[in-house]
Amino acid sequence: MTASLLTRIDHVGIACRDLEASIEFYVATFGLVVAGRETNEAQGVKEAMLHVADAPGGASYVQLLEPLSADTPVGKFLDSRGEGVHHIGYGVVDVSAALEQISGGGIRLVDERPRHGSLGASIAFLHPKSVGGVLTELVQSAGH
Ligand code: MC0
Repeated sequence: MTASLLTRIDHVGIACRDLEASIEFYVATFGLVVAGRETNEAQGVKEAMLHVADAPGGASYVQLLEPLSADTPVGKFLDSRGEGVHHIGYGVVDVSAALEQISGGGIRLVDERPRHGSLGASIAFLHPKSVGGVLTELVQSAGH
């Protein structure tokens, strides 16, 4: 068996209309702690990472995503599907190497090269149409 490219579930990305209300819900209901907040103009989101557990090579989080406008990936998703799971982010050791390997297998990439993600990570998205309807993100954590 070949070694897995994916080292852990880094985060579950959840589209929401009101970031503050969603943070309050996750803190009050599950006792999660906010590990970071950021406005990422390039991705069109205001987001928060809530720590769930530590894992080898990084940690795992719930990522809450509020769109900066309707004409963004999360804004369009909210319009068509409403609030809910938007994408899954998997940990990888080396995001560039993982992209090369995956695209060699014919999977459609959203990002040909890594971009800036939450908590200083390098990230890249794979197209949901190539991954059984699941928008999939590869995450190389900062410092790894
Ligand atoms: C769209 N589709 C999805 C989807 N978004 N399917 C599953 N999960 C999603 N999240 C489907 C639609 O239902 C539609 O299918 C088709 O893809 C085209 O959708 P669209 O609304 O016309 O949108 P496009 O084509 O303009 O863009 C889709 C695409 C985009 C995946 C390329 O959303 C994108 O670039 N996403 C990656 C960036 C991103 O999501 N950034 C926000 C999170 P039908 O069957 O109706 O044709 S940023 C983030 O998360 C960072 C901060 C981090 O983690 O660090």
